[in-house]
Amino acid sequence: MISVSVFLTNCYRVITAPPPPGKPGVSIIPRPLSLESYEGYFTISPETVICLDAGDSETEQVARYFSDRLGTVSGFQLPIVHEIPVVPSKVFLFKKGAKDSLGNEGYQLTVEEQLITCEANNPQGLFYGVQTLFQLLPPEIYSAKPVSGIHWAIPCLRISDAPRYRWRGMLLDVSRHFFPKEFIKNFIDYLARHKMNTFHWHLTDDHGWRVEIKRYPKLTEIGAWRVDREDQPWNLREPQKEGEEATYGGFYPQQDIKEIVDYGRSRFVTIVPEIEMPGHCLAALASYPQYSSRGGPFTVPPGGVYPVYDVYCPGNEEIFEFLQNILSEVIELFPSEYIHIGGDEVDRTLWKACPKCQSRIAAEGLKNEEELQSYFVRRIEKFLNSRGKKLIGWDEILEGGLAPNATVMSWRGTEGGIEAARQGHDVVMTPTSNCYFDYYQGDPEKEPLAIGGFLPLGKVYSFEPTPSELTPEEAHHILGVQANLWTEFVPTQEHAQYMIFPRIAAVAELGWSAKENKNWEGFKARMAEQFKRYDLSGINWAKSAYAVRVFPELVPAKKELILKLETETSRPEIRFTLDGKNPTAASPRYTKPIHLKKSAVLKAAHFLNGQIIRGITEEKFYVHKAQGKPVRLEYAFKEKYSGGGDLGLTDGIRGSKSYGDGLWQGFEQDNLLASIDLGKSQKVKQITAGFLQDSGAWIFLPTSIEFAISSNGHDFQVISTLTNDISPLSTDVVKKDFSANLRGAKARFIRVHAKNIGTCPEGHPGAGGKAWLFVDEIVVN
Ligand code: TNX
Repeated sequence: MISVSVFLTNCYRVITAPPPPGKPGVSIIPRPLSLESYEGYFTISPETVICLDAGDSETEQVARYFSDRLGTVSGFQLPIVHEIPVVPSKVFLFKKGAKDSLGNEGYQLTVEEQLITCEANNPQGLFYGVQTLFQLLPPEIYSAKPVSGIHWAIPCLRISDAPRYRWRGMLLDVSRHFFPKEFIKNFIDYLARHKMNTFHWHLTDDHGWRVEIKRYPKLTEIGAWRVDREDQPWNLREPQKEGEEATYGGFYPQQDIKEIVDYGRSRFVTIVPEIEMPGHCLAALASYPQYSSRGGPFTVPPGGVYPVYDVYCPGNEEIFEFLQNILSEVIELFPSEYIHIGGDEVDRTLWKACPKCQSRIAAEGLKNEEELQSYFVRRIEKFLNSRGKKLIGWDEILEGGLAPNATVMSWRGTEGGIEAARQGHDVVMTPTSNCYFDYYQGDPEKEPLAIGGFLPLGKVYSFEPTPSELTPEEAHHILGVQANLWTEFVPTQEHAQYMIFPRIAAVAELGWSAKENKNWEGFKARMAEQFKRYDLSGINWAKSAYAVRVFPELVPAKKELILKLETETSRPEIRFTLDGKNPTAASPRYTKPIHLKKSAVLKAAHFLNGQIIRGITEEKFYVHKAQGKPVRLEYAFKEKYSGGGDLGLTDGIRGSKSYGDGLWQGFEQDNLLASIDLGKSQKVKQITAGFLQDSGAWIFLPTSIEFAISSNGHDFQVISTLTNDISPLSTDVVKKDFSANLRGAKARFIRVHAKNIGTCPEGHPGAGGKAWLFVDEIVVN
C-alpha cells in the first residue's frame, strides 16, 4: 500500500473566509459514504500551495490535473511542492497511507480553514478526492475559460468515501455513428467526473468497423465506410447500390487508440474494447466475405437491417485464425484485463444449412446450433485466457452453455445476470429497463428522435444492481453496473451529450454510493447544483427532468379524475391552468392534486426565476358518460399492452404518441370489438374512439371503424361506418380519432368495431408479419 497526501495550504495569510455569497449546501454526486460538515471555509488564494508526500508520477499527475483546472478558471498557478514550505506556512504531513477500508479507489478528505488533506491508498483514490473537491468548489470550476469574481472557497468538512462496486461503466457505440477522437476523450472525462472507471468501447458492428487492424487493412479501408443516407430514417435506408461510393464513417488508427488509452489511464478509466462476434459483423464481412457462411459479396449497411442472417461461420477453421489475429492486435492496444466479444443477437439460420457448420457440430458432438455458438465462444475464451485476458460477453453467451471463465453482461433484463451469478460467474448489470440511454428520457413528442422506450432519470435511479434473489455468496459476483449509449439514432456529439446527461449522474450513483445512501429526494436536490456544473462545462444536457408529468387517477364511483403533477426536480415551481391558456408566472401554483369534475385541458409548466424552463405540458382529460364503465371485449388485448386493463378504455386518460406508455390497449392481428353498458338509457351526442399508428413498431390504424348503439345489448343499430385514409406505409407516428355523431339519440349500450389490418402490408419492412391495432379511449358524450 502506498501512502500519499495532497495538501493545500494558505501559507502566508490567515484568511477567515466569509460564507461565499449564495453558496448552497454541499452537493456531491455520487453521494459519498460519509460526510460531516463543519463551520467555516478554506479559501484558495494565489498563495496556496499543493504539497505531495509521495514522489510517484501518477500522484503528481493527479495534483497537476487539479491545479490545471483551478488555474484555467481562477488564474492561480498553485505551486506543487514535495517539501513542507518554510515558515510562515501551515502544513500537515501524513506519513501513513489511508485506511485499508478505503480500498483501491476510496479516499478521505478533510477540509479545515488552513488545510485540506486528501488521503488515499492509491492515486486513483486521490483522483476521486479531487473530483469531490471540484464539486465542493463553486460550479464555475468547470468553466472552459477564466471566470472572475468567484470566491474559491471550500466548506469545512470531513468525507470518507469508497465505491460500492468495482465496475462503474458506460458503453459508447461508435459503429452506428462514428465519433471523433476528441469526443472520445471528452466522454472519458464525463465518466471520470462521475467517478466511473470503465469505458466499454463498442468498436465494431454491422454498420462500421472502427479500429485499425494492421494485418487486415480492408477492415477499415472497406468496413469503416458506408454509403451516406444520413438524411433518411435509420430503419428505411436502402442498401448501397452498384456504383455508389461509401463515403460516410471513419476509424481510429492505432496511434489514436494508444493516445486514447493513455488519456483513459490519466483519468483512471479502463477501456474495455468490444469486438463483436459471431454476429453483428457485417462491416467485417463486407471486407472479408470468406468468413461468412454464404460467401458474400456484402456492403456495409447504411442503416437498420433486421434480422441479419450473415454472421461468422464457426465451421470454417480459418475464422479462428482471423479472429485471433485481430484479437492479438487488440490485446496489444488495450491493457484492460477484459476483452468484450459481443455474442448478442446472433441469427443462427444460416448455420443450419451450412455444411461446414454441420460437420463441426457432428465432429464436436454438439447438439445444435446453440451449442455451436457456445463452442465458438469457448474457443475464443481459451485464446484470450492464454493471453492473460478475461472474456466478457452479452447474456446470450449463456445459451448453449457458458464458457468456463466468462463474465456476463446482463442486458435483456437481469435474469441472465442472475443465472450467471448462480453458476458462479461474474456479472455486470445493464438491463434495457434501466440502463439504455438510447431510450427517450421524456415525452417523445418533445424529445429529439430516439430508438423508443422510456427511461427518465428516476427510472435509472430506481435500479438496484444486486438482485434480491441472490444469496450473499452469489451476490459477490455482481461486479457492478453500466449504462449503454447505442447510437443508431444519435448521429452527433451534441445529441450524444443530450442522451448521456443527466442520466449518467444516476447511474454513477448506482455504481458508487452505498445502498443505504440511495435516496431519490436527496439526489434530486443535489442535481440542482449538478445541472449548473453541466451548464458551465458547456454540455448540452437534457432538461427533461423539468418536464411536468401528469399522473391521473380515475375515481369511478365519483366520476372525477385526480391529477397529480410531478417533475424529476426537487421542490419544483409548477404552475398550471385548466382553461386552455398558457400558464404564466402568475398562474396558480400546484401544491396538491387537482380534482377534475369535467373534461378540461390541463397546461402546466416548471418555472425557474419566472421563466418556463422546459416547455408546457398539455394534456386533455375527459370526464364523460362512459367514464369508469367496464368494457366487454370480444377479442382479448395482449397482456403486454393492457392499457390499464378493464377500465383502460374508459378511464378518461388518453395514450400519447408513445405506444409503450401503458395507456394503449394493443390487439395483435385481432379486431377491437368492444361494447360498453352505460348503466341506463340516455341521450348520446357523440362517440369517439382514438387509435395509434406507429408503422415502425408494426402498429397500424384500423382499416374501418363501425359505431353502433343498442337499448338491450343484443340488437345493435349501426350509426356510422368510417374508413381510414392514412397510408399504413407512412412513417409518421399518428394519433387519430374517429367519431360518430348521434345528435341526442337514446342509447344504453355502445359498440365499437375496428378492423385490424391483419398483417404488415407489402412495402413495409415486416410485410406479412402480424399487425397490431392500438386503441385508447372510447369517449361518450
Ligand atoms: C440491442 S444491447 C443491441 C444493440 C442495439 C441496441 C439498441 C445489445 C447487446 N445489442 O446492437 O444497438 O439493442 O437499443
